[in-house]
Amino acid sequence: MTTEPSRGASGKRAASVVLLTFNEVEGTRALLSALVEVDADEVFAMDGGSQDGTVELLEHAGIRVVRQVRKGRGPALIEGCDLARNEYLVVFSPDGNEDPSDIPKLLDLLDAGADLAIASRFLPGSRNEEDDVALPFRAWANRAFGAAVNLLWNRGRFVTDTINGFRAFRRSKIAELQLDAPGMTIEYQMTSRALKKGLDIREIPTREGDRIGGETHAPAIPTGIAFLKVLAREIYLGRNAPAGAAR
Ligand SMILES: Nc1nc2c(ncn2[C@@H]2O[C@H](COP(=O)(O)OP(=O)(O)O)[C@@H](O)[C@H]2O)c(=O)[nH]1
Ligand SMILES: [Mg+2]
Repeated sequence: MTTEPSRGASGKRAASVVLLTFNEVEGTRALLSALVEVDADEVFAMDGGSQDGTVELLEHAGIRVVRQVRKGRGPALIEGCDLARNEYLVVFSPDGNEDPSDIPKLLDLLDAGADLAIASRFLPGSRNEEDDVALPFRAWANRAFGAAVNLLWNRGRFVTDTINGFRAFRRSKIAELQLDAPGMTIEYQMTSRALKKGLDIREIPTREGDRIGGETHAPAIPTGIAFLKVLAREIYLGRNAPAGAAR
């Protein structure tokens, strides 16, 4: 049985798309028309202090840009969640890695009952950026970090991509997780705590595109260390975290 998705005041689907941008002008330009036309009641950007014209480009296209208060991708996501006006939220990075046509598919999973819907780069039919690379270190690290939290806290449903930032969720459910991880680790903390809590996590296969312009903000070694720290802290806090956890 399929039911029509609910509509916001704008007549578009009752969901907020939060763009995360930090000097992302080339990717943003390439994706702009898709983002303006996306079937979502609200689209706005949390910007990390872009100096390359990203802000002007978005504002010229009528997309609201909010300058994040605290530094890093983690705080940008948390602040964006607080500002969004819908219960359904999609986080989208306009750097070329993510395909806007997956947005309605993620929202469909929420409509079907999921609390957290992840675009996975590791399902049959998926592609990840390193599929053509001889030694795909990032993809291996991704899978290793993913295996760890599945092994520790999974209650039946294996999550194949615990880290990808391209995801949709019910804002009220994710607020309960009291996320506070810095930088690129925010989604890993989100998935870990969602597993601990037994939230309904579902995935769609996605085909990760190549970065369109600029450079990654996630240098391999410091990012790997940051992930290890988040994993260690989640293990220390235990299955009941964050409830009652010292923060
Ligand atoms: N708002 C905000 N966005 C960020 C920040 N750091 C990275 N991003 C965005 O997050 C997305 C993913 O970053 P990226 O460098 O591509 O990471 P990678 O995909 O892991 O290589 C991009 O759209 C970036 O512009 C930040 O500090 N603030
Ligand atoms: Mg990227």
